[in-house]
Amino acid sequence: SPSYDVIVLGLGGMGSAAAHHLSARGARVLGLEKFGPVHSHGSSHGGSRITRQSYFEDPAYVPLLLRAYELYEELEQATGREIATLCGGVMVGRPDSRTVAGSLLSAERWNLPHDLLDAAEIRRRFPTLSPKDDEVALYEARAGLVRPENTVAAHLQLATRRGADLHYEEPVTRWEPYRDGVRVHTPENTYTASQLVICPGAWAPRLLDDLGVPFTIERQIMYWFQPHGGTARFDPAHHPIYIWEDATGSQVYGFPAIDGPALGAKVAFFRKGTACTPETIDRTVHDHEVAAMADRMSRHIPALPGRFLKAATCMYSNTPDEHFVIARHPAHPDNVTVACGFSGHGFKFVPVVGEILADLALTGTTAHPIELFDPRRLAAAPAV
Ligand code: PYC
Repeated sequence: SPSYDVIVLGLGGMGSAAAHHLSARGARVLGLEKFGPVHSHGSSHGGSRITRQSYFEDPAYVPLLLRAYELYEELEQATGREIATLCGGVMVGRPDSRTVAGSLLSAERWNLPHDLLDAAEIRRRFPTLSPKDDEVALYEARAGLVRPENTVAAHLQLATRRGADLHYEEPVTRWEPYRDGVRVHTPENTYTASQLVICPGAWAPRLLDDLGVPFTIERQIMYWFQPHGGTARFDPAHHPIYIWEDATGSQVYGFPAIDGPALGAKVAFFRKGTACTPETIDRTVHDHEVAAMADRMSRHIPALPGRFLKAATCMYSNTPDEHFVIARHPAHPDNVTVACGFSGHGFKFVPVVGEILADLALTGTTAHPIELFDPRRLAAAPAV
């Protein structure tokens, strides 16, 4: 069977970045992907993902974001593709909301440039936004968006340029420890390698059932609306991305009109999914779902839900604490590395996760701070 230094299982956001960083370091890489290159069956599609540095989830993410931003630039320069657009971003809510207070904590802990805006200042600087009088915002000029499809395509392009073998439409049926490494089976072939890097996305429950992490896969919906009055006021030259938390703790997020006047602006609920599996997910978006989104947006950005244009579904792979899993596999610590459970906020980290996975697979360790992502924090307690 053909033999490699590293096999990367899954070539979505994280796997494509791993394939690039591994092959850039001279490793002989095989990438195996169940679908075609840059597909829309998982969690790395939809034209845009938010990026931001004043990270409300935990200040521990900030150093990784600082590195990710450097890597966006490298990726743009190496491929000429548009990767990141830093149009600025507002994190809106009551002062004690997780979105605002958590973002401020990270900004202050890491000395990140930011402005705190009261409701009147939000309305003055961003006239499409309609906060309540008790809402405030943390504005961050270095927030913005990344392009998921371009990012995946750029990493695949660079990996191929460095000689990686990338096999599409070739699902992994099973893998096992073999001699000093691993053996990976697909319907086409059996491969061996010293190292396996598993980036399963929403397929984690099946491919990583021995990790002991109770993943929940969730169906999410992205919506595009044509604003009343057209997209001129939503131009990314002056319109920020936003995450908006209401008094109940529910968050919505959205983007400026980045794809021209006909394609409107994208908006979605953050973490309001329904449990699904990749095999059974309902890909139809229903009228009542569109109505709920339009109703919610009319409270925050009244011009936005002018006319519904289209919607698409994708999946979150949630861990119980919504922190990532990036580590050597506890049951196979010498040969297997895992990256999963990105819980709906991973894409902005894609380039730095690729770098970390290359570190872990090739040296067993990384200088990046990944203590928060150890899967052993989530492993089910053994039955007594
Ligand atoms: O990670 O910033 C984020 C995000 C917003 C909505 C979904 N993910």
